[in-house]
Parts: sequence; structure tokens; C-alpha cells
Amino acid sequence: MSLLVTEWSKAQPGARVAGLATADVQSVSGVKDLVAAVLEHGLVVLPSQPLAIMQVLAETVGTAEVVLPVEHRYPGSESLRLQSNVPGVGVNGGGHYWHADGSWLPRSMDLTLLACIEAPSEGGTTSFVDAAAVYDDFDDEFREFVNGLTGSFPNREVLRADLQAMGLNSQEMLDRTVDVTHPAVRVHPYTGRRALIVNEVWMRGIVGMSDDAADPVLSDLARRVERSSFRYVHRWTAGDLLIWDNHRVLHKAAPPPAGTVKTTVRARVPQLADRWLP
Ligand SMILES: O=C(O)CCC(=O)C(=O)O
Ligand SMILES: [Fe+2]
Repeated sequence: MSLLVTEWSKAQPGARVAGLATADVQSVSGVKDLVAAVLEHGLVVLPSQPLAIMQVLAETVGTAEVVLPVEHRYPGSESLRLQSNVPGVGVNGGGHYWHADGSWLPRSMDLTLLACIEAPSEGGTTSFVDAAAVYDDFDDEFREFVNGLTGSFPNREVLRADLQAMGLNSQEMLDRTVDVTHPAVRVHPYTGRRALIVNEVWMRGIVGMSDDAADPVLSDLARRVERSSFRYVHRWTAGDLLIWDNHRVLHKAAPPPAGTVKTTVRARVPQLADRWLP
């Protein structure tokens, strides 16, 4: 077996991985190569994958997160989350803003795996920006400025409002949730690269700044991400499996247009198992 990894271009995050078969996710060298590709490119796109491969992978590269609230679970699984714009199917909408998954937690999720069950005939794309390239591209003065910023994440308040808006009440989730702070520029736990990690919903303020002073700074950071040319836009096809590194890329989903259907299944891996670390 050999994985065929093709990057789009030096300036964009992501690479296409062809040739992944069930045997590869069961072999040490296959999983090692795949994890190495994710860490190198930030994102990999694997076309035509059965859901079973994603399930196996999520439990092989680490231990997949248990999905809460239970209403969002893919039937029969504790660790797969069903996401759709069809009302009543899994979790509706979400991710329509720049973020890295779990960047509001004490530690971001290492990896996200997202598989497409049904693709919209148009729109509903997901954009990825290379947050390390964005940081590297800053001039010295701005780099020094952002390195001095610490974002505040008032998570209990944000989560409570979020659950309320969805008509859900998960006390278990709230009990587990703590407010945190994180530097705007974070260091990758495995590669050591710095990256600008913004979160347009959960990062509400900047430590030591009034809201009036922080709001324009937060908007400016989000604008720099939005305008970045280090961007890849994924147009979904059913069977696509995407795997990305939340310490390296930011993502943002475009809402699918009315009359189209986008249904995905997601698994998140909080930490890579030691055996796969570079
Ligand atoms: O629906 C998408 O394409 C991505 C949504 C999102 O942010 C996520 O699944 O983490
Ligand atoms: Fe996300």
C-alpha cells in the first residue's frame, strides 16, 4: 500500500490523499503516514470513504470524544455527531464563523474528522485558513503585538445561551465547562509552530482590555483571517472524509442555500495517541 498525497499548492493548506483502504487504517505504517500528512498540510481530503473507515480511524489515532448532548449523536454511536441543515436531523447549522474545534476548551481538539453523507448541490462549502501561515506573514511589529494578547472565553455563559437557543438543557455539559483564557497566538503541541487561533463566537474579550478596546482588535484579527490568501475552500461530495489539525488551521462553514441538503458526521480526537507523535 502507499498513500498518494497531493498538496494543492504551497500557499494553501490541505492535500488530497488517494489510495486509503481499510488495510491502511489497520496498519501502523498506513496510520503513521496519514497522521504525518495531516500534521504537514493541516488538512487532508480523502474522497470516497465509507463511514466505517472514519470510525476506525477516530479510535485508532487516539480516543474519540464522547458526543454531548446525546441528541446530537449519530444513531448507534457515542462518538459520532450527526450534523445537518435538515430540521430535526442531528445538530442544525453551526460552525459558520472562524474557529478551531475545541479552541474554547482548556486544550483544542487535536484532530477533527468530518465525513459527508449528503452534499448540497451548490454552496455549503467549508473554508480552511492556515493559521500558522497567517501568523508567519505578519510584520515584526504586529507579531509582537499579537503575541502579547490573551483571549478570554466566558464559556459557561456562551454554552448556556447556545443550549437554550437549541431548546436543550445539558447540565452535564455545563457542569464540565470552565471559563478559560488562551493566548491569541498558540504554539503547536507537536510541531512547535505558532498560529493565530481566533474564535469568533467563543473568544469574547482580551485580558486586561475593556470590551470597547478589545472589540475592534478581535474584529481586526477575524478580518485578517477572512482576507487571508492562505485559504482552501472545500466543495463537498458525498463520501468525502476530511481530517484536520485544529492547532494549525481555522475553518468556517458557509450555510447551505435553501432547498439544498448538507449532512455530515463528525468525530473529534482530543489528543493523538503517543505512538503517532512525530
Ligand atoms: O459543516 C461544516 O462543513 C463544518 C462545520 C464545523 O465547524 C464542524 O463540523 O466542526
Ligand atoms: Fe468546527
